[in-house]
Amino acid sequence: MSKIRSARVIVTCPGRNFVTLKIETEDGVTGLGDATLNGRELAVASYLTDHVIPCLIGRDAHRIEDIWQYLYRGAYWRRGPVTMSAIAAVDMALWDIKGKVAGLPLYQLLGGASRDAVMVYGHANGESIDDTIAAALEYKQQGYKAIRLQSGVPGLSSTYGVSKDKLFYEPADSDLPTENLWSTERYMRVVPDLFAAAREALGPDVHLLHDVHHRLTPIEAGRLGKDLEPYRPFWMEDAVVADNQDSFRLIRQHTTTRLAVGEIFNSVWDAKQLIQEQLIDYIRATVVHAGGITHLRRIASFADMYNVRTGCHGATDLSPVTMAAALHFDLSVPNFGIQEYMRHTDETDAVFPHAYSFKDGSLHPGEAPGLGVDIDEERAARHPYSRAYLPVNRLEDGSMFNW
Ligand code: CS2
Ligand code: MG
Repeated sequence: MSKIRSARVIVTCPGRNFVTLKIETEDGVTGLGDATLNGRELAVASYLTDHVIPCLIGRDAHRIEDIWQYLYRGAYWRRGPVTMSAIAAVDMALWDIKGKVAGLPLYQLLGGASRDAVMVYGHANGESIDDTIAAALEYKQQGYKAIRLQSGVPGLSSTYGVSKDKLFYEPADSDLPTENLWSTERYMRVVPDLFAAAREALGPDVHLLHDVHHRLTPIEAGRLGKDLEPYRPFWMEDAVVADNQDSFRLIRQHTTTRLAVGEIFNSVWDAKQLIQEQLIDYIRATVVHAGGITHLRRIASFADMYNVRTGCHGATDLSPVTMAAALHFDLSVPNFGIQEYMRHTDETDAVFPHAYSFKDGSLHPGEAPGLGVDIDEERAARHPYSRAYLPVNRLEDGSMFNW
């Protein structure tokens, strides 16, 4: 028994906003949880501070499952990104505490290592196909075995995944949402040329990935998937918005290109039909937005029954606390697929010192007890919250579209 003595939320903005929950037990053991929801950070900070933390004080920190069920069933208003990110933060922090008390890295409490390291994919992007290929060659040079390709679209002033700063892509870029413009026709002309050039330049062995970012209709996704088949992409991500899970049946009728979806999912219910009908090949749900380690393990176990593998989201707006927790999960989960690794800036890494490390295209969580990540509160205090929104997207006729 180790009672929770205190818990508090730390909001910091080392280049972008992060929300971190810090729980402390009566024995002085602390645990961290990521609660960052890009563009809606303070909603989760308040959900934790005003509604969850009062219910945690005095509870046994080791009763992770019971606390998860208490926060999920007890909220009455179930699911949703704010609720599940708050529950995830508590869950991560309690697993961190349990690992520290046991003196073991978290993956050892999850069944031990199922692999030597966690294969990751990096993000190559550029305004043009040539720029993107040049960036991809740099990633190959750095030892990456898997590289995501996102290039600009001629005629569009900006598009998803192409950053001003080559190395770090940070979409939350302004005090009010930036308005982007979108043309499916222009986009669908570029991607097959991008993949043809990439396969030519990078050879047959590098895994090539692409994020459509919810912007096609099912039949357009079927078309693009078919166009990409000669270049054998590792996956086509978020081909369509997944509100209507039936949509993926239509995509499956037209292409064998593997499909990944789920970074915006927050519970197994968002993916149940997709997994059960084998409409996808990778589930992208991750620790911070899908209820923590406890729920993500449930999603992965369900997916394993249907040959669906994990492909956790790992963008810069998920803090190093999530990256650490995800890597412990990835190292142990039997149906691991791949882990996204967009890399944080040095400024962010200084606020969140961590044990995970990169080598030969893979990450390893390290052997520190618990998650193996900390927060330097003095540094964190130097970076006050600064409101930032994800962009919005409109079609060329001005109608709202998916970003
Ligand atoms: C993207 C993200 O990494 C990805 O696959 O979809 O960059 C996403 O746009 C951001 O996480 C949104 O905050
Ligand atoms: Mg994505």
